[in-house]
Amino acid sequence: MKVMNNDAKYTSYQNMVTQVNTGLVQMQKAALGMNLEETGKNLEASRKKLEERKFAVGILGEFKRGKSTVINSLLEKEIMPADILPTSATMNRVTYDMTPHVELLMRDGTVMEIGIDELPDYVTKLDERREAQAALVEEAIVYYPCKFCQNGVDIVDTPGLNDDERMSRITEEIIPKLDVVIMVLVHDSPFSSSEADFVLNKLMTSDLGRILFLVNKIDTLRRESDRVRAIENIKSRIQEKVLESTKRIYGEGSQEYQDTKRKLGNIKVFPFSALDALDGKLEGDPELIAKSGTIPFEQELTRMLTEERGALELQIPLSVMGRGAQEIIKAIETRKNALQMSSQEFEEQQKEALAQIEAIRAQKTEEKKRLRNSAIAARDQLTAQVAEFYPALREQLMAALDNTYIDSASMSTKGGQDAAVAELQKALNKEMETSMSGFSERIEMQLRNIAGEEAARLGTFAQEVSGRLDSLRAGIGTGDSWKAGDFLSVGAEYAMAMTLGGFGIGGVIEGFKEAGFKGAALGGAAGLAAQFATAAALMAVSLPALPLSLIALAAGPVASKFLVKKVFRRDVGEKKLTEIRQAMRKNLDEMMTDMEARGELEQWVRQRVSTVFEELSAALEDECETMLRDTQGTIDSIREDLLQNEMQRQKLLENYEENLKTVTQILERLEPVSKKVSRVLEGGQPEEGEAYA
Ligand SMILES: Nc1nc2c(ncn2[C@@H]2O[C@H](COP(=O)(O)OP(=O)(O)OP(=O)(O)O)[C@@H](O)[C@H]2O)c(=O)[nH]1
Ligand SMILES: [Mg+2]
Repeated sequence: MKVMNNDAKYTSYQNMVTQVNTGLVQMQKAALGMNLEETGKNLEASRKKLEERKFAVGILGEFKRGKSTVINSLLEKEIMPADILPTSATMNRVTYDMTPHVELLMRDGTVMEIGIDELPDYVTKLDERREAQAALVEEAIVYYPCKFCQNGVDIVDTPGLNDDERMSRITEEIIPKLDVVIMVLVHDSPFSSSEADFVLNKLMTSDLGRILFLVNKIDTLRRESDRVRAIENIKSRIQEKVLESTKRIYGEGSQEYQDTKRKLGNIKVFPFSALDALDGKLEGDPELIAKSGTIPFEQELTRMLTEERGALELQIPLSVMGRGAQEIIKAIETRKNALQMSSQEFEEQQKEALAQIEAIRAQKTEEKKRLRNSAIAARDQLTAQVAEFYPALREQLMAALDNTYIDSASMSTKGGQDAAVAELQKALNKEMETSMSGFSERIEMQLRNIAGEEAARLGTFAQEVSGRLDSLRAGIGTGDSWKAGDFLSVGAEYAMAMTLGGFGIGGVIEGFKEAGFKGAALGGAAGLAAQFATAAALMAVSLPALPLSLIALAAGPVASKFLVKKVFRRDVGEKKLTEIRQAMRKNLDEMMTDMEARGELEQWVRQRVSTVFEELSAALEDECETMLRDTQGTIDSIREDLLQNEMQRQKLLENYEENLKTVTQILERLEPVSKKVSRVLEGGQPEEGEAYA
């Protein structure tokens, strides 16, 4: 087995993309040559997507964990401002360019060019002047020739979580746009509760498979044995804490709990010293580089950015191509056979075929009606849970209020009373956020399952449509009909097209349930009918769970001062404390009543349901119309073919043979890439160097 270094991996990944891209272009040409307009459009759309595809790696973590330094170590230069004080105040995106420079996207929509050495003046909060300046910046784009950023990868530095609220929000907003997350931890605060909360509530909804943990500043532990124990400790804390919360939210017997347990098995935690890695690279000191732990970390990152990414990105275009090939081959077979007919025979068959196409369209309309009913059922089912959630939330908030310990001795001073109120409000906010996150996750999870089942059913329908159109086309010119799935009659080429495109929908749905929206693409190479289910699934879950604004909205009134305005006059001590708690209970009660009356949660649920179902419906429409229109197109073309004289017909036949050969060749060339992608998707390691050449 040949071992490839990281640079070779990037090059070979690019080769693979180029091959798929070329395949798409050629296949599109072949499709248009057979008048398959819709298939051609699909191929074109797929190629554009592949071209535009960006991949984002986000560096996340609490403040001062060394995030910016981690990026500098990857850039092999001190580019991102790093300091012992809380520093990063904006989103800083590193993207590839040979000439280093910086563009600031300002909040007012303008773009400003600055030099790299001016960065500290615009993206930090090291003093008031600079903090005010940074508040005007939406995002800094740092162009730099970083090898990890080749092939459209962006590395995003984020402000630390938990330093101040605005920073946390900036960071949380970018999460749905990240493909890979590097979470930076440190050994002396090993996976704190707030970090656990973050991973669970903000990251788990995306996909564990794409999180990588760095335990930074490992150089501050002098003994090797301490380092080993620190890593082990953090690993088990991650497992335990993430698992515990899953248990709390879903229950011990739940599928979610079992799944998380299984998924946590291969959690990736790397001991790391960003400073050593950076210094080692700056000074050209291989020993320091080795000691820093950057080698295994970079290897894993490279693997994610090449093999895994390749599988993720190429699988759909490959399937689209497989499908395109099927359509083309079927059209060729049909038109070849039709050339043996008389115009009169054709007239009759055409009438029959068009009637069948209309019948299938009518069925599609029925199917969409059914989908609307399912949407209503889902909406009712899920909004009913909102109604049940309110009293539970109220109870939990009351309990948080009652169970927060406050020393009644502190009630003798105004300051002590203020502190007690603040403490109670904090407890309320925390409970509010936890409950709301748990609730929205439960809703999302159910919606995901409902959408998965609908998609599976629609997939079967699309497959039926495809089968019926097969027999319809086969009937033209031959008088018999293909049974759906009877590929032998059209020979080896057709069978081959099926191996590229013909994966079942089951895998997609499984992957979807398993790993969220990235998993949907991973689950199975989206085959015939499955393709649209993937599209729908992607859309359905790529939105953030409960919008932060809604959590804030709900939590806001709890924190508002009016809660405890008039309670400070009379007694002190235990009596005062009871009075404070009672006043807060009363206000909480009013707030909850108000929240229910406003019905924002119901509205959110309704919106989520309708988004998901609209996607499914649009996908159904797309999928079926592509097949129906192209079949119609083939029939129209046959009419023209039959107008030709004997010599011209001979020429047509030759053309068709030629087209068939082209399609087969495209598929043959792509087979190695397809194999490699399948292997990665199935969880196996590709062989080094395979399929790239
Ligand atoms: N000993 C040691 N110190 C480190 C390491 N990495 C970073 N530091 C130091 O930790 C401090 C914070 O580093 P930054 O990179 O600014 O941390 P950050 O997470 O980006 O901080 P914010 O942007 O404020 O959230 C700096 O003083 C760094 O020099 C490391 O591997 N070892
Ligand atoms: Mg920073």
